[in-house]
Amino acid sequence: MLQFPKDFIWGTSTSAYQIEGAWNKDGKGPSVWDAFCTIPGRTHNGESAQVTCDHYHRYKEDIQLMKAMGLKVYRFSISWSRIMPTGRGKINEEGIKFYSDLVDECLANDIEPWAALNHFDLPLALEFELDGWTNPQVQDLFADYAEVCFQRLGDRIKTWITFNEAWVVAMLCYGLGIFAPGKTSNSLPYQAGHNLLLAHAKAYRVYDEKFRPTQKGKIGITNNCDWREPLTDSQADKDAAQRALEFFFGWMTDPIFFGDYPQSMIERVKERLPRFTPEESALIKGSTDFIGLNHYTTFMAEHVSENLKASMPYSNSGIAEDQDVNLSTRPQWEITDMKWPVVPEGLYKMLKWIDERYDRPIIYITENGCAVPDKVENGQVNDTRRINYLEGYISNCHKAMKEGVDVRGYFVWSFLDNFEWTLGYQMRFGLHYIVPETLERIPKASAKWFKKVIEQNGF
Ligand code: PNW
Repeated sequence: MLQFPKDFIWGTSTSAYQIEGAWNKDGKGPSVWDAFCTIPGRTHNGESAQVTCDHYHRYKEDIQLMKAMGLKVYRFSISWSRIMPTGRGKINEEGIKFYSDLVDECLANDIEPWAALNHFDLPLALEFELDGWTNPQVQDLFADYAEVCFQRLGDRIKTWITFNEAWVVAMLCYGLGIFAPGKTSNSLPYQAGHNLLLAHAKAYRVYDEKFRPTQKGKIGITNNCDWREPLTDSQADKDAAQRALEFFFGWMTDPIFFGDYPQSMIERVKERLPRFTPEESALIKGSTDFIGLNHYTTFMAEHVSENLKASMPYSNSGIAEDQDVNLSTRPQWEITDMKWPVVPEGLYKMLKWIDERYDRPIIYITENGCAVPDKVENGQVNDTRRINYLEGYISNCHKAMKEGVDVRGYFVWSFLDNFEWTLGYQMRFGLHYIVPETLERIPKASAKWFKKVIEQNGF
């Protein structure tokens, strides 16, 4: 058993749309996902999260389950359209009350609440009226919404995450068209990314100036990145892997540390990449207290030649072609239900890359986990594959820490099985199994295993 520092944080993560349900209850406005799921063919079997785990009504039961497995930190997200049904203006007091009660229930059970302000679920009104994240006006609307959250919940929430995975919003929502609102383009993702980054910076400044002095919390961003391993030793493939990381993690992280995008993006994306004014650059530079990393998998990266372009993944919008990188897997790699290879040392390499590029930042691994074909047998779910996955990734985190990488915590995705976006309910990422129909929660073997990890580390 590997020993981690006593104050190393062990937690689990969820997101509002994926677990809450109650999509139109108590004054909540629709989000882009509520609408997207009603379009035939957009999600697996036409599934949506109108009910999903019904956490909105069952949160007390869920917090008892967290307590039973020894969790002391819980990372969730706040639904913007539950707090502001049209994304701006009027506040929905019942929405505030839900999160306020949730936070109180956490604290009453010695669980520290960590909240993300946005996890893919933009209020639908802002998509209809303003074209969502492609419109710079949404930057300030996000900062206004963030201010409401700080004001009403910041007396008790001491760790804030502005965005969960801005890269996914830019790429999957506005480029590849597979996440809501389903747009396909090779320029909208860069505009969306730009507005997301500036919205993050503005929310950070609001917290820093108006709330930090009294509330004394911290605020950061969670970016996601898979590792990219060069396919061969050739310089071209090594450059391709590096470029792929810059277009992935660097895109959403370089501006926050350096005030500008990676040079490789500036050179390749050219006029489709918006640029920061000197004022914007100053606003964004230094706008985080820590980096949240969501990491799941690794792919091999190779420099793409013309004749390979046709076989590139994600090639529908032309957006991936900006990188000239082809991705592939290795035959010996175990593959999860998500078709994501299990490569634990990818996390070690990813952490080292971040450590070096951003000069030893504070890192929290805010998501890591896997979907495997879980089944209930004699009332139990023996998800040995998940335990092996988590063990492998956690030990590679430990290895990076021994070499000085400043990782302060680790969160499993996810606390319980939930709505896996476009792929629906077939993907089970949870430490707790959800029985279809009854929504009964069954702790999996991995939940018991994780409890032991927490205990043995004295957290
Ligand atoms: C993350 N991709 O999403 C999210 O934060 C979670 O909501 C989600 O359930 C989890 O990972 C598992 O998918 C991603 O296609 C969705 O690269 C898609 C991608 C990456 C992350």
